[in-house]
Amino acid sequence: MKQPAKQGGLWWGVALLLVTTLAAALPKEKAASSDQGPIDNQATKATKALYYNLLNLSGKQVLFGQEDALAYGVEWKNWHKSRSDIKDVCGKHPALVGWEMSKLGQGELNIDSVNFQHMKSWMKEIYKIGGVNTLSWHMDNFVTGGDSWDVGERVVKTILPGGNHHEAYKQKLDLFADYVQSLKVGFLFKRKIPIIFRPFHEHTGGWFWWGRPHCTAEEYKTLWRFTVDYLRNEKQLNNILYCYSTDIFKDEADYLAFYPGDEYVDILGMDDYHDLSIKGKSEDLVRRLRMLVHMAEEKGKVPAFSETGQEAIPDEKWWTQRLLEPIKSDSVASRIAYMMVWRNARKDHHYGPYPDHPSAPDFQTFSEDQWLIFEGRIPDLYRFPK
Ligand code: BMA
Repeated sequence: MKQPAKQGGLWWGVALLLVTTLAAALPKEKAASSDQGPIDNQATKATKALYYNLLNLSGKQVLFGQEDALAYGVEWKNWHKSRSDIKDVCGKHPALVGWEMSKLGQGELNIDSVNFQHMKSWMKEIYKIGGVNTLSWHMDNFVTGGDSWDVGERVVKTILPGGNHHEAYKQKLDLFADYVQSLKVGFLFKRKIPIIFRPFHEHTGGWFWWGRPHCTAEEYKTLWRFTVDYLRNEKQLNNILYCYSTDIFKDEADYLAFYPGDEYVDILGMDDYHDLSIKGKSEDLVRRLRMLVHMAEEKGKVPAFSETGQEAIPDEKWWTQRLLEPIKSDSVASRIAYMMVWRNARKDHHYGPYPDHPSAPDFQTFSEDQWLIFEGRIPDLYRFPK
């Protein structure tokens, strides 16, 4: 029997209620079950798959990335959807994009005037094309209120448990946790976007307050372990891979001097601008990458060239001759999972090409090398292979 018209509205109401209840009852993202897993065994399946796939990329291909790529470029900024200097040059976005958390919670913009809300949209965009997002954090000095280059006080010990600024540090991590929690895509069934977090980077140098002249190895390790435990256990963030990234280092012992332990690190990274500068030598770059790959493989971790570049790229063939050829032609150094160049801020401070730059044709050639991964040829990084 046909329902009287009067009851039609009621049925729609019931149906809507059913759909909403069902959506709320949908299972939360499940944890995966792979032996080759990241340090967080409660990580989401997509995060575990990312780790697994990055490990397996090693030796096959390398993701190419740039800091802030979608947020601005040389002589353009503001809100754009789907623009990057790299895409303007070669038609494809980088497969990995770095983002910066400095000034989180202190206004709408980060240290480089990137709007934190817009940043979320760009991260989603990168995730949707199958790419990877990595976050760094030039954290302000907790003692002086200065920036991360303000190295005047021994800050690290003051933010450890029991230190004067520990609570302030925890509040920063709370802000970070809220931000990372909100990185989701999907409508009814929301999926968290896996990210790579790379805190307290370049500590083998002395320019940041967490650098090794300004704290002991034990303090650094304690800070790192506290940070991971807090985010993973207290805040229950389960979409993070943790990357330990030094600046240049002498040997493996030097690299590992501040290493917090295999239980606390997923990715072994290295930042190296030094060996790619005019005075730098490719042999030194390759030697360091070989050590990095060797340590990562011994530990079952992902090796990554977490930051590099040459400011303003004075060499027209820099991409193919200085960056690609030495790494790709070495059977060990080439086993890194990704490489990322720094940001394109202005004509005198950029590390990627832009359309009129003399190195743009060479970058085009570089981007066509099938060893490198750009948008359009990114393998499925967020699912385990069938
Ligand atoms: C540095 C420079 C600065 C920037 C900082 C944080 O290397 O690019 O201009 O503010 O990184 O992104």
